[in-house]
Amino acid sequence: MELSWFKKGTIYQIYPRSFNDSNGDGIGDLRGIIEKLDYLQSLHVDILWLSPIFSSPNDDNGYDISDYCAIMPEFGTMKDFDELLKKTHERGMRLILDLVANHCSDEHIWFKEAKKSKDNPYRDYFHWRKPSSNGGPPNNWKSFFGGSAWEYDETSGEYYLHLFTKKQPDLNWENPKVREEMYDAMRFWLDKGVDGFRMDVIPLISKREGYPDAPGFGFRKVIEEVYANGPRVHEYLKEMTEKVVSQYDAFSLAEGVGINHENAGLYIDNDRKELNMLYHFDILECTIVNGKFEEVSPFDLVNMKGIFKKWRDAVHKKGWIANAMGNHDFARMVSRFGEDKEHWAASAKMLFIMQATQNGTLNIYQGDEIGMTNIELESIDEVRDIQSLNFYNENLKTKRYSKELALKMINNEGRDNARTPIQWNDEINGGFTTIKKEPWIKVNPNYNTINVKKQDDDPVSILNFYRNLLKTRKQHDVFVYGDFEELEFNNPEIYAYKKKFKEEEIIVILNFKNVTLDFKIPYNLSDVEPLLNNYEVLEMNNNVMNLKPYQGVIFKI
Ligand code: TEU
Ligand code: CA
Repeated sequence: MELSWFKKGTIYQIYPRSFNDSNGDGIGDLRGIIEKLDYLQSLHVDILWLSPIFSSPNDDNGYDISDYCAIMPEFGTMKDFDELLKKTHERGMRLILDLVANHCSDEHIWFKEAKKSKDNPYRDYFHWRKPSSNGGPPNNWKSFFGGSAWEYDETSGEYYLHLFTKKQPDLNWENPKVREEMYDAMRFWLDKGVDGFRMDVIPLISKREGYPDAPGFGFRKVIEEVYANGPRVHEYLKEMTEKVVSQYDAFSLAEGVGINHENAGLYIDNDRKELNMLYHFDILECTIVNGKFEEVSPFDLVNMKGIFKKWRDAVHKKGWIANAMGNHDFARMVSRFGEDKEHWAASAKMLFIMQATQNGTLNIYQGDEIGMTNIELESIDEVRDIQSLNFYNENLKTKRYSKELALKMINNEGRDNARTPIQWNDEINGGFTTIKKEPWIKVNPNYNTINVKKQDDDPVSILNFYRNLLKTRKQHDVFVYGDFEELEFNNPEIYAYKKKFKEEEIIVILNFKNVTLDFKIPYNLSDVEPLLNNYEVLEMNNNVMNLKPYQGVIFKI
């Protein structure tokens, strides 16, 4: 196995809109990130991933790009970006950008031109189809954000494809000109010194020939079998890697939507020279049965262990994955998998022990390092996310759920949970912005108790626990590269495992229950001090550990 900087490095995802506002307009920006570079460095993270910072009408907060080589004015200028990149590098960190290559904005010049007429030179940059025989959309494809994936265009009497909102038309990768445009945009940023890309919905870029109807199974399966993994996706990725990424000291991190452990190797096996790594959706969606705002299943630890295991086995020695427990598309990690009330701090730390000791590149989402929690929005007027709003409005028509229940579902699962501003201190708006203007999205009212300032001063805070763990992780390759051995796989309350790499071994014991539990370990650890422990004490009699609620410990033996 090849050891490399992007395997051992920790990725920290920044959602710039919600990170830090430097000029008081209520929107996070690039200078706001520059202001916090010392903070980021103090975390011991290595690679900053910025969610899209390019020109965009913000129908989907920057995931609808109208110019791939320009900075969104709300976020700042190219000069600000150059300064951010330089200062990031000066601190020994790397910077990757979010490449949204599957679709652009309907306000991109390409689409504005394409709409003009059927023979416009840009027409073939997109997917256009005639109506079906009844005049409706060409097939039954649904958008990820509700409704048909096709939008009718009056001028030409044809439909265009948009797997996301209608302001996000899908680009036609069959057209070599589209691919070259995208490669040029990538080169533009790589030439500036950017260290790689997170590739948004990259498995969707090749569409199935003839756009066949989707069978009537759940949406997750539709994604896997109809939208993602199209016939030419590997050809395109090989081309992109050969012509662009491999020409630089850069790496690619794919959003593995629609990729499962069985076909993952096709994307990430070393010898295929496609992508350097991907993060899959199996952990992120482990409580989501078919798609957001559908059926949910309760959290099940053995199921989660199984997901980690099947991915470990699948990528063993040949490929590499990134390991995310949350991001800007999901509710907060501590609220989902831990507990955000009585045992909030213990559970946040315990979950991080689990995440940081799994195989793969560690991928942290902003705010998780202080245990930020879900927010309870009080009315639909406070909801900002297009996915949640579409769901709510659709539901007003179908009346499937009451309005109260729909809002409750948004509060449980919606993406705004992860998008509330970072809580820097206990001043107004959590220190995210000045009082001149309200932030673009509500600040979680718990900023009084959960904030960076307070945790910075507290040696046993979640924040300082993250710092310690990340620092320790850097010193021991076993955290990253170790072979994994489960201790009691079928235990539904405790996750225990051993990792070994060369001469180093660690044992990890995690209590996933909110009560005290005994756990008998098959090793004599009575003389061994834990390397890390999320409580001040660990009670042990012979080989029986008496674990406190959500207690997590790491031993090095
Ligand atoms: O996400 C793709 C994706 O699959 C998500 O839409 C996901 O299914 C959903 O949010 C979970 O309910 C990427 C970006 O991460 C997301 O923010 C964008 O909205 C989307 O692509 C379109 O660019
Ligand atoms: Ca601002």
